[in-house]
Amino acid sequence: MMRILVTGFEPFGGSPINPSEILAQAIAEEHWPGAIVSRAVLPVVGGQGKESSRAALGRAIELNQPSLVVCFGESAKATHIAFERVAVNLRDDRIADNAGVQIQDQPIVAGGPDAYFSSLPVRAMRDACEGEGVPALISMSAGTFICNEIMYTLLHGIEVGEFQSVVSGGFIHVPQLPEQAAERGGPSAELRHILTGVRASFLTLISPLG
Ligand code: PCA
Repeated sequence: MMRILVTGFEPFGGSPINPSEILAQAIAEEHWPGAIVSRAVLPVVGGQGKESSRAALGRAIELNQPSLVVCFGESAKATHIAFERVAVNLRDDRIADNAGVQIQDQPIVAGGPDAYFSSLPVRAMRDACEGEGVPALISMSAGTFICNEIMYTLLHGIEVGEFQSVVSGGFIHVPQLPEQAAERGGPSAELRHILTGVRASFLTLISPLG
């Protein structure tokens, strides 16, 4: 059995919900032939402290021993499901995180590589998503806030052997939900459409035949 960890983020930036948290729960509750899928909710808190998203991710990996980690986050600007290709070694925040900390122009890992590429098959995942009629894209930037930070942290941890069970990982941004867009404007997508697309993309991870 393949072990997969999915993560979502808690709400941030004034919204009472985060679709990535709801999505991670829905995925983990489904039956996946050939895979055990566990989930964790990460705080929208950067840095290295024990309340940080990094620490929560480390604890969830330790507990679940996944070979694959897929992190989800919300992007209020996203029109499509975005399979992130690149994480950069930069924290440069437009807003404060949920600990009230706003960081600008700082590396995530001092002396670390400038960037890591996702080790998920992003093109196959995007194609599978679109095959279900759900618009999706391969994104070249996960931003410079906590989502990019956790993606960088995950890929760096895999690279340096910190997360020993983990072979590959990556990040997917999802649009906000219609009820969030009704409050603050911007594009949105229905949760059931997001779930349909993400489910199809996950099958490419689990099935050796794609
Ligand atoms: N989105 C934010 C952080 C948490 C989330 O869901 C981001 O894109 O960085």
